[in-house]
Amino acid sequence: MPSYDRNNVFARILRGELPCRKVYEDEFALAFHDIRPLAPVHVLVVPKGDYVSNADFAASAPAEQVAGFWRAVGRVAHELGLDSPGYRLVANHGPMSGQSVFHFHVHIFGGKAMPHDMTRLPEAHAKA
Ligand code: DGP
Repeated sequence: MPSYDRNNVFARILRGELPCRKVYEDEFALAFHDIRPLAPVHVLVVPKGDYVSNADFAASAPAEQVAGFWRAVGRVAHELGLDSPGYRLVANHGPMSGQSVFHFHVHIFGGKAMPHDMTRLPEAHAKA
């Protein structure tokens, strides 16, 4: 894994240097629409802190930050109206997963039925 780059695109969005279509923000997390949506609802939730990946976040973040972040993920999905129809969470870790932005983030996909074969994400939605 690369080391954390403080100029990665999500760090710049968190600092307000780049725009985003914000969905939600609290002291632990910022949520915004993905610039290249792969589903009718495709929102990214990023923690406020310098974490390159899930492994880094899980090992290094204070417990309050971990809890606050995951509560924000749940709250965003709820506020997007996805609880009942359902939604998918994806967190890519490392180059082999397709991770392209090395600031830990969770994708929330919703608004359509997902293929059960999770290895087909995200291409299955890109072609749908
Ligand atoms: P991943 O491949 O898991 O690292 O996902 C990174 C996602 O970030 C990808 O779906 C595209 C999205 N993305 C990249 N740059 C920007 C940006 O400047 N703004 C927004 N809103 N999303 C971005």
